[in-house]
Amino acid sequence: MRFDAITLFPELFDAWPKHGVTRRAFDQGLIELHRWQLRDFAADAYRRVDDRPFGGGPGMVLLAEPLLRALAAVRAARGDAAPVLLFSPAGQRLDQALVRELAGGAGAVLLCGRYEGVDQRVIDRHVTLEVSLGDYVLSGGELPALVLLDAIARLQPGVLTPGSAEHDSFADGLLEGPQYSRPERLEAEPGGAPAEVPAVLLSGHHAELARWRREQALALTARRRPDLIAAARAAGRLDAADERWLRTLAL
Ligand code: 9D3
Repeated sequence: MRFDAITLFPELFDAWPKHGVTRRAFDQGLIELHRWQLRDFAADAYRRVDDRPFGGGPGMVLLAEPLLRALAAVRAARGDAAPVLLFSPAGQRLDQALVRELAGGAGAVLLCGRYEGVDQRVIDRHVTLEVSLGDYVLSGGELPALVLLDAIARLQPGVLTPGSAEHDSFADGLLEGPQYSRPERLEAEPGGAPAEVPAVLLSGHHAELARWRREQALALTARRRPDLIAAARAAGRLDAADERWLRTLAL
């Protein structure tokens, strides 16, 4: 799948494709990322891409015409009707459902805003969907675009070890419980106690282990994200044993 990022800071996209599990998605040709410098589509000698908003107000707005030229160039290069995503604090909150939907498509054009925003006429004509990461203020859309790319890349077949994407938190709608590795016992620190790995993890009792993991996930989710418990319940993903366990918890 192909992504085209339109940005004033294409270099921000350099490091990410070169590292970790997402690098495999690039090496295997599963993901292609083309970066477009918005300034290359400016009309004047100063390469101006922003100006003050009509009607007044703080900050600057990305000008319509450079964006329209950039979008036309990307469309011509892609030769398809891929969705145009604008990263904006006013967008729909990114979640795993949107990630999955986009991961199953042919890619997208990623329009990365800067300054206070983008001329609304560009949004009206070309933007399929506005996407936000959440309710905090960033300096632009590049990091959100990278977050989306990362979430999509790791869903590509062969990028993760089989099964790990399915077992993700949010895939089954619960947070994952605690994880442990070697050694089985950490010696006490001064004034403290030693710390042991829960015995069930070492016992080899597979049914008991599965039940323990489920209970840990339910307990953590009930304490930290009661909204996810409600959603799992509404979707019929909690069985009678889950409900009995949840009633025993002191939240
Ligand atoms: C005056 C109101 N501000 C909106 C909260 C103006 C403003 C601040 C920062 C407009 C744009 C930005 C830059 N942010 C993004 O481009 C952005 C973003 C974000 O700030 N938070 C969460 N998700 C995103 S996606 C793009």
